[in-house]
Amino acid sequence: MDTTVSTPAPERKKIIFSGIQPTGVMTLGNYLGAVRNWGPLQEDYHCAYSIVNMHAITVRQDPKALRENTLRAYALLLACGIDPKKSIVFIQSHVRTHAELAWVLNCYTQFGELSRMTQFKDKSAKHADNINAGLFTYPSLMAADILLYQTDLVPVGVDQKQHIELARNIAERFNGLYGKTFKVPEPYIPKVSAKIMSLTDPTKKMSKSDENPNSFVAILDDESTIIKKFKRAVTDSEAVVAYREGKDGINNLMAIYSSVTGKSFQEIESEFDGRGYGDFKTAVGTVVADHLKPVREEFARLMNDKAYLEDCYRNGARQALELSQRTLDKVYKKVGFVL
Ligand code: AQP
Repeated sequence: MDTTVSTPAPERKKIIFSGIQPTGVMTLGNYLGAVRNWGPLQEDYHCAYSIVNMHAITVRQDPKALRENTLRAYALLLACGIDPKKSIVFIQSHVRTHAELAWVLNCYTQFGELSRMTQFKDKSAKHADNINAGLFTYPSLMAADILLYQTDLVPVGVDQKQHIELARNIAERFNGLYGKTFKVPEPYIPKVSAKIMSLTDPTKKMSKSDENPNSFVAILDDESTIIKKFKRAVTDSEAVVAYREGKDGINNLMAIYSSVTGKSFQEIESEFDGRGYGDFKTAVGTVVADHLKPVREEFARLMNDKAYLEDCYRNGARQALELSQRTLDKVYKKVGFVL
């Protein structure tokens, strides 16, 4: 008789990957839609987070500003609660496997698929004088970023959903041809604040590279700037704080307020019943500024310790290379490269 007690095999911790471009200072949109969720995920998942500077050059960047923004973005991630002892936190260009896998995946991605990407259409309209091949193939580099780590979940804002669907298609296509090589990832999108809109045009996504600084709240804006930007936010003439179709500006402010305070839309409507937009806008500005204060303070502290930051990103790159090389070797073998 077999007397051994079988204990269930410990469940494999799932893997998370996500990234942010150093194309400016992180906005409230990047933060509420994506980065704020990255810290808490570290407790239950193996996480890898990257400053994706190779994606950033698909739009012309000033080299000095890009270098500075990369370091600042790295420090900001740590200030937002990402702990380099718990997660792999690295700068994309430090880990050569990303470009290497991207090249292979380019050969398994169809021209038609890339042509359908909304971000490509938007960015090529916005940068009509520089519609480069990198802008077009951005999604295959993003697929490489994700697939290299055998990622289960990708926490992003809703604007990136289409790119993740493409990454899934590429992974499935490659697996179909060569046998299981990549884990097929799932997007992980927050219910509220998945798409924070511009404060000056609430039909447009809030973007860190927007030319109008009043359109976005940067995580590093000081309290009075944040409140001023919310006070100027475009709303409507109805003066009723309610979440409804046609009230894009108010809907956006309600999503922000809800996301920061945890209050439901119904609670917010009752709280501001009979009060004007002025009161509501000040309240949104105040809770956002209070919420971001510790991030700003931690950021300032970290930027004074460049040696620590360098230690973290060098170590992050080493860990990322070690992990991603395993996937790249598998891919090279499958496509017939001599190893
Ligand atoms: N407005 C937004 N609302 C919610 N989530 C957002 N994200 C971006 N904007 C919003 C999410 O932030 C993460 C990092 O984004 P990114 O820097 O990689 O690229 P992006 O989506 O192109 O962001 P920006 O701010 O609009 O950059 P630029 O101006 O350079 O194009 C992603 O998870 C994204 O979904």
